[in-house]
Amino acid sequence: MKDTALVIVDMLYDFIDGSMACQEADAAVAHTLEFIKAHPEVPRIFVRDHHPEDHCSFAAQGGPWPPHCVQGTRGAEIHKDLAPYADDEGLVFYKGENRDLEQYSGFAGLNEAGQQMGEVLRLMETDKVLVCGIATEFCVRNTAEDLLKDGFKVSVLKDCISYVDHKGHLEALDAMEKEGIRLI
Ligand code: VGL
Ligand code: ZN
Repeated sequence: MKDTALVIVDMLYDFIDGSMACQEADAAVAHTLEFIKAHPEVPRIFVRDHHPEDHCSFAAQGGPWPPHCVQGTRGAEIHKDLAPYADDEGLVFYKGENRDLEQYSGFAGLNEAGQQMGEVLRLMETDKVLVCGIATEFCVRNTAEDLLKDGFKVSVLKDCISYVDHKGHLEALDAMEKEGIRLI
């Protein structure tokens, strides 16, 4: 799988056991870890929701969500079982850092060098991207769709995703499949 990369979206404590704990998150983390161990040659790209404490998406500012993934807090950290695999900061993309901007797509995030994911994937000569993470209906879907629009072959790992709402999860999977994203 030399031309393939794995994109792990928002497997962060606030989405696992914190203020926005999502359904099946523990199973999604465990299955992602199994995938990584079974395919050690596949490069791993991490996406991190990384908000200032007064982010526009939080209820106090009129947004839809409780405070989550605030910079510098445990809730913004990658799950400890996966964190050892986030060993290359060039492959970690941060999003939601601008107070006034909601960003569901990891594709819009930046690494520490200020590069976008598409740019880095092309430098790696990747053309197939496997997407997993949290939440199916929001950041997983938006990231997968942006990758597809940018010309990558995109598959979502169905056992490695976690969601806010089961019905919303199934609808998002169905919509992604119709758009040309494979579910594997
Ligand atoms: C997400 C809501 C707010 C996600 C992030 O990762 O899906 N959802 N921020
Ligand atoms: Zn967020």
